[in-house]
Amino acid sequence: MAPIATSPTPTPTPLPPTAVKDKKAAARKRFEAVYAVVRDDLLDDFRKHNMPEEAIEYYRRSMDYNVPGGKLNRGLSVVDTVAILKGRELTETEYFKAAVLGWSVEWMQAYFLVSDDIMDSSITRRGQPCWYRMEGVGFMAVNDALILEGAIFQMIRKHFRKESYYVDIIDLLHEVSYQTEMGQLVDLITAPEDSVDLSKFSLARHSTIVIYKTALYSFYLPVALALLLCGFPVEKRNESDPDYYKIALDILVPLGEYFQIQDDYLDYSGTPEQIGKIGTDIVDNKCSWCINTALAHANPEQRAILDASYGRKDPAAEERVKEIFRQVGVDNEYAEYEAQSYARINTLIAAVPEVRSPNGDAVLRRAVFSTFLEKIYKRTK
Ligand code: DMA
Ligand code: MG
Ligand code: MG
Ligand code: MG
Repeated sequence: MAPIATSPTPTPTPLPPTAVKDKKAAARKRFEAVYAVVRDDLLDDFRKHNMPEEAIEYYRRSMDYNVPGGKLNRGLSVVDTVAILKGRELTETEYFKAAVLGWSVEWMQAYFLVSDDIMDSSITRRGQPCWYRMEGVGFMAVNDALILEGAIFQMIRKHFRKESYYVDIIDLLHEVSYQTEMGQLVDLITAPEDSVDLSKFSLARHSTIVIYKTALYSFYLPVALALLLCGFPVEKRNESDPDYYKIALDILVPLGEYFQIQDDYLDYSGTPEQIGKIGTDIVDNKCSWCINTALAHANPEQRAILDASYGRKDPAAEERVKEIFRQVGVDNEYAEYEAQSYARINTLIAAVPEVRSPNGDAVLRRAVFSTFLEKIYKRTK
């Protein structure tokens, strides 16, 4: 079936700031209520397997510590996207299903973060100690991360097993976690602990890392899950059908790249109070946007300092690197990059074709993408 052209989405009148805040808080609260349901289902599973009470308590503590405490942007964006695609308020059942998919992304985020913090030797996350640094956890965090991953497929099975798109959801979740793990691998081998070689870094390498380690699971995955829930088919039925998933991917990858560059910049410039974590990129020898930008602008003396000080477990060396970042104008470059990205992504969004799903229930609207962009533009945490 050929796509049906739709009239442009009308721009709603903006709400006053306090009303926006209240609305956001209410949306978060409603979403969080579904967390408790999913978590309790998972704990019940443990009980059905006659796991000891001690194990159930540990599991509850691990989930409560690692899953719900973040910004919840990824999870909430599944719910928001489904409502935009359908162009109306969701029924209770629709909301619940969208929220379970949202939580599956938050569970995925939790399992990546628990392992990422071990691999990055990070200290804090979301304003508290990283899970592996907690009393009585340590290396058990490795298995806790694996269980957080397994839980995703338990919740999906419980709520989607009978749906025609069940296998598509599972396939997507597996594919995207695999891609994220590829990104983590490249991130880590580009940053060996014992041999600092800044000539290995490049913006091309950086781009590979950030697309794979962040953009796909943080941006593409929530939208692709929403498309599946709304009945957008993965396979084309006719040659002339649009590739809905490709349309989404082509805009969400640049968006995700922009988001990770913000993360890299905040790692260097943000305070722990502001970003909820202590930046470790310089000490960890990471191929971040900041070092790549600094390398492109450093004179030979500044380059020598970077070569001698980057990736050293020494706060004085880290401070010397930050000083060079300031000298070569990383902050200005970032402001320029941010303005350019915002403009470029808006141009990409304006070119997105608004197409209706074959079942007629939903429309892939540009608002899906502009909502994302507005949420992250000029973020400081
Ligand atoms: C984030 O990389 C990627 C994943 C898959 C968690 P990162 O190490 O830059 O994240 P953070 O700065 O939050 O530790
Ligand atoms: Mg990290
Ligand atoms: Mg990392
Ligand atoms: Mg980071």
